[in-house]
Amino acid sequence: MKGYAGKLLRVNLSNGKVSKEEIPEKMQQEFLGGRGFAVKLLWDEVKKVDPLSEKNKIIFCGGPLTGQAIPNAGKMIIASKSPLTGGYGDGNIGTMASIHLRKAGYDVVVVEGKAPEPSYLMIEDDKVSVLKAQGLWGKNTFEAQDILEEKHGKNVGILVIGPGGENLVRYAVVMSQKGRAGGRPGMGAVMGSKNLKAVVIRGTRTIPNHDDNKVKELAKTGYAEIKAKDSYAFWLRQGTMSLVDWCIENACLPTYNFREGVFEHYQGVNGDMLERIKTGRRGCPMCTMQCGNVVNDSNNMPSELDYENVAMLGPNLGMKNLREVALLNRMADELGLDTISLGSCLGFAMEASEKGLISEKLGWGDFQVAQRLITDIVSGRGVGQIISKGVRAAAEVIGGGSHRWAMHVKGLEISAYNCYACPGMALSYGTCPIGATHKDGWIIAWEISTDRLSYGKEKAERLIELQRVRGAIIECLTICRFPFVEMDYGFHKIPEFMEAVTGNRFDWEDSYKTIGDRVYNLMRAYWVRENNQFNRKWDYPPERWFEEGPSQGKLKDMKLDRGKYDQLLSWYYELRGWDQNGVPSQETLENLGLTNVFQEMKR
Ligand code: PTT
Ligand code: SF4
Repeated sequence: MKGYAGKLLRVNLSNGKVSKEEIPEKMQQEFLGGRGFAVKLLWDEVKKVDPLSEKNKIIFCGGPLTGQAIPNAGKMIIASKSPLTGGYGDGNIGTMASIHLRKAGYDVVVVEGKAPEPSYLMIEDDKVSVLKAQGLWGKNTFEAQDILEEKHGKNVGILVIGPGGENLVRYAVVMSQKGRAGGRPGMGAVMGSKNLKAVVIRGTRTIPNHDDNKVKELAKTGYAEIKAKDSYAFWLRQGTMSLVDWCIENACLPTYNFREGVFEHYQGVNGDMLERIKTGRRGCPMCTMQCGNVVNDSNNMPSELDYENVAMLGPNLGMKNLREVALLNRMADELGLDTISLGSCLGFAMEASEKGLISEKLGWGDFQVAQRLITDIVSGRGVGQIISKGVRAAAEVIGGGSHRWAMHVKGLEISAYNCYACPGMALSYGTCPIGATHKDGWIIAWEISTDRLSYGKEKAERLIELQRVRGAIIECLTICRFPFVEMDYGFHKIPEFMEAVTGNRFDWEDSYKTIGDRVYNLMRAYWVRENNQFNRKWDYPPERWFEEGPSQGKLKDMKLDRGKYDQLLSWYYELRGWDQNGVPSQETLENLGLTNVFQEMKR
C-alpha cells in the first residue's frame, strides 16, 4: 500500500545476520503500523521467553503517517516483552530516528539475539552495521548522544540507553535528543540485556505517499488551524504543567506515595512557577506545540519538564522546589530511567522507611536522599537495588503489607493521577494493556466534569471508546495525540491524511472499532498467553485506593468501593466480549480475524 515502505529490517546481534523482509499488505490493512505491527510480531515471534534473555526481541516501528509532512508526525513505537511486567510493553517516543527510519526505507526494525560485546546498530539506508560501543558503554544518554553525533554528524536519528538500561533497571527507558523518553516498561533494560547501547539511523530517501501535493496542502492548513486554537497560547506557556493546579482543584495530585490528593506546597512546583523560571521549549520533530518546558535545575543545567515528571518526582516525594525536582528529572534523563516509575519507587521507599520496614532514614522531601537513592538504583546498592525492580517486586522483598501501597497495576507503576475518588480512571489504569498508564484512557477529565463518583456502565463504555482511539489507532498511526486531544484539532482529520498518504479510503467508524479492537484483543491475549496465572485480579488497582482515604482536601476519607469496582470491571469485560477473568472469548477473537489466537492462548 502507498504510504508504507513495506519493509521490515531484521538484525540478529548474536550472529550479525541482517535480512530485509516484505511486510504483507494484509498486515498493513489489519494492523496499520506502530503498536499494531509490534503486538502482531511479538505474538508471532516472542513466546514464553525471559524478557532479559537473548530470546526476547525489541521492535522499533513507525506508521504510515510517520515522517509525512503533517503535524506532530515525528514519533515511533518501541516495544518488547517487558522485564518489569512480564506482559506486552511499549512506549511512544518523539525522535528524529522515526523520520530517518522511514527515509531509510523501513517501517519496522526488529532486533534479536545478544551482541557478544557492547555494540550499537548503525542503519544507513541499505547499509546496516553492528559497531563496537567502545567509549560509549557507561556513558550517560546525553554524553552518548554527543559522542555519536560527533562521529556520525548531526543529520542522524539516535536512540540511546544510559547506565539504567545497561544495569538492567527494570524501568529503564530509551532516550533521544536529550529530553525525549520512551518505553516505560523497561525497553531500555531490554536493549541493555542485548548489549545494545544505541541505534543510529540515517535515511536519505523520500518517504512514499499517494498524493504529495495533497499531503502538503493538508499539512499547511493543519499547522495553521492548530496555531489558531484558543488554547494554543496558554499551551505554549505551560504545556502539560497546568495539570498541577487542575489536580489540586480536583484533589487527585499524587502526594506522599499517593496517600494524599493535595499538596500543601504545590505552588512551588506548579505551572505558574514554571513560567517564572522557564528558559525555553523543546519538542519532537515536526511539532507545532513543543510540550517540553526547559528550566535550569538547581545545578544550573537545563532540564525538560512535563506534568508527569514533576508530579511524581515532586509532590509524590514531598519535594517542593521546582529546580530541585528538575535536577532529579535531569538525572533520570541522563541515566535513562522512567520518571514515573522512579517517582513511585522513591515514594515507596520513603513510606517503607517511615513505617520502619527498612532501617535507613529516607525522609519525605529530602533532596539529598532522593539523589543518593537514584544513584543507588543504577549501581544496585542497598535499598536502591531493591527498588530497581519496581514496586511490585520491592513489596515482595520488604513485606509487612507493603503490597497494599505499592502503587502499580500488572507491575507497571501508576502515572500521576490519584484515583481514590475516580472509579473510571481507576478502571482505565486497571485495564490499560501495558499496565498502569494514563495514556490509553484519560477518562479522568470527563469523569470529574460529569458524575465523578458514579460506577455506572457508561464509564466502561466511554473508556473503551477512548482506548480504541487513543490506545489503538493513534498508537498504530504513531503520531502525537496532543493536537487532537489538547488542541481539539479533531480526529476527523485522520481519514483525510490517511487517504492522501495511502490512496485508500479510510473509514473512521469502521477502522477505529475493528482495528482498534483487534489490536487491543491481541495485546490482551499476549498477557494471558505469557502469564499462566492471569485472572481478573490483574485488572485491579492497588489496595490503597480501596482501604485508605486521604487525610485532607475536599474528598477527605473517600475510598473506592470494591464491590462496585468489581461490577464496573464485569461490564467492561462484557462490552469487550471477554470472560469474567478478562480472557477474550473464541467468538470475539474470530470475529476480529484473529484465528488460532484462542487455541494458542489457552494452550
Ligand atoms: C510516557 C511517559 C510520560 S507521558 C512522561 S511525561 W507525559 C514521562 N516523560 C519522561 C521523561 O521526560 N523523561 C524520563 N526519563 N522519563 C519519562 N517518563 C514518562 O514517560 C512525551 C509526550 C507526553 S509527555 C505525553 S503525556 C504524550 N504521550 C503520547 C503517547 O503516549 N502517545 C502518542 N501517540 N502521543 C503522545 N504524545 C505525548 O508525548 P512512554 P516523548 Mg514518551 C523527559 O514514553 O513510554 O510512552 O511514556 O515520548 O517523545 O517524550 O513525548 O505528561
Ligand atoms: Fe512531541 Fe509534545 Fe510536540 Fe507532541 S506536543 S509532538 S509530545 S513536543
